[in-house]
Amino acid sequence: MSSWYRHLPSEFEPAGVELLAGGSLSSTWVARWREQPQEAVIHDSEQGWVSGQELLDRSEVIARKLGRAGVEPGDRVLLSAASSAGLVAAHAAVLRLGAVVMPTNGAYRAEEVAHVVTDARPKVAIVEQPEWIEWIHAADPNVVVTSPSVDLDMGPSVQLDQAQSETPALIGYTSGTTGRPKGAVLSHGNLLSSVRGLEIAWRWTADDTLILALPLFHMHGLGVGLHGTLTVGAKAVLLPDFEVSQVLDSLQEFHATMFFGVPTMYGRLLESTRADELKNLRLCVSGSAPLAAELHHKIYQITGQRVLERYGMTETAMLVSNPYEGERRPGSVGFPLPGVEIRLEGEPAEIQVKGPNVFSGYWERPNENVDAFVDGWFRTGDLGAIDSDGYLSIVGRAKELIISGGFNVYPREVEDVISEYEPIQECAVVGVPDDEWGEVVVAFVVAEREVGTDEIKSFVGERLAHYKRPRRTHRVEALPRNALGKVQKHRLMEERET
Ligand code: MLC
Ligand code: AMP
Repeated sequence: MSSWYRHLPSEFEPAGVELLAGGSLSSTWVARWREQPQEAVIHDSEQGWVSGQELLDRSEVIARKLGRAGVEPGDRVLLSAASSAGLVAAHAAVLRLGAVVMPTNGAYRAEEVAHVVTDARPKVAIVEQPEWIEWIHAADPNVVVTSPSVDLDMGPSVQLDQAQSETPALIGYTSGTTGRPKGAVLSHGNLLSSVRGLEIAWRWTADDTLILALPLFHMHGLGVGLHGTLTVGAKAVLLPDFEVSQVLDSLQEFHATMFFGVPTMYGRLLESTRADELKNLRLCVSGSAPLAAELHHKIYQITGQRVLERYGMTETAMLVSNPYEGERRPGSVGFPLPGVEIRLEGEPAEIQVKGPNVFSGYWERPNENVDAFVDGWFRTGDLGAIDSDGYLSIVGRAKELIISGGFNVYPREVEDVISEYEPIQECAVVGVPDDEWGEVVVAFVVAEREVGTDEIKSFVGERLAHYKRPRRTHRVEALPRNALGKVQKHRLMEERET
């Protein structure tokens, strides 16, 4: 189904949409910065507004330092820090060098960090958590680890801005049924085409100012919020944490036009007596997890904003969005974005996708890459339905995935860790609906004695990021299994959590 033309403003012809103009993501940004060097681009609370010229200069300095540390085109650089203009400059530096960014969640614990380091073998890691130095070196002593100020020796000038559309730009870690996360390799062209599609669909222009309180290590904050801002030549105000009053103060102070968030953020904003201040925005976007129709309606009643819900993934960047003009339908994610094609296959119907935004495969996982695609279509693992007006709804998941506050948790990874706890014989982890977080992680265990949630949390605490730890635990006699021995998780939920 290619109904993406529904996103085009009336003056656009489908044939005139050029999603890969500019070739590489970072060359597109550099061209913007050179055109208007004094224009403010990124704001953070420590440095105030940072201009295009400053981003050009700072990214070049960092690129020279990285070059001196041995980073060459194609090498990986791990980035993990709270949002700041410095992090943006480092991100741009890696891309301008033709190297590959590994954006990494700062909540990761030692084993999670060790996994991504041994898997993708970065040459340099730019991280703000001091304990990560030891964790990274335990996994690979050759990695050069530095802080976000990139306190490395200056090197000679290096070749910049040679990356092409197909040059790998980013490895985003995402799990799956196999337990440990695997790296989705996205090219400059994948990421550029995705934000160009959003530019058209959301009427994103250089006049926009985005309040960006999402972390810069996942597709939502990084691949949509930051990349979109830099590609369009707009402005973004970075907030290192999501704090309701700070978001609302920033909307006013910076005359913001856009806010992007996960449903948990909208739920929290709505609890504030100042929630109606959202009315001044041109566009509020929600994604990463389902936005309950009830929350959509409440936001409208209180703020007059019809939040625009869209659908994306690490492997594909953005796929489908409700329209900017026309009905934004609660409970639906809308129409494919410009350039994106989707189809529903099988029973129950899986959403499959094709387009310039779709990644080429997982890092060094040839076997999994065979299963990930069918006839050139990427299998999202999400189940969908399209109504008679062409709106897509996500009606379930074929993959085992829990989405808690917009962060993804793969049960297998949590089960593997809990099962190593000595009193536990068997464990199954499920996602249970929750008003605040969408879903929360709940563990069912077969154990030789009573084991409480706190005890399990403290066992997994050193090994799993906070959002993967179970909120509740139930001890059961045995895990229900089908004839093939597979654990029937729906039965666990029905019996204990309803
Ligand atoms: C924090 N906690 C969470 C959690 N975030 N628990 C479960 N799920 C989460 N997502 C824990 C804390 O450790 C703490 O535990 C308790 O909850 C309360 O913490 P808090 O201070 O209130 O949380 P806060 O730091 O404010 O974080 C909430 C949040 C954050 C909503 C701001 O979760 C967040 O930034 N979410 C966005 C994730 C995101 O960017 N997703 C995009 C993925 S890209 P304790 O035990 O200490 O009390 C993608 C593709 C696409 O999916 O389509 O976009
Ligand atoms: P990630 O692997 O972190 O990129 O998360 C991608 C997954 O998030 C998708 O496969 C969907 O299951 C889910 N997702 C993203 N946006 C939405 C949305 N608007 N509604 C429901 N699920 C979503």
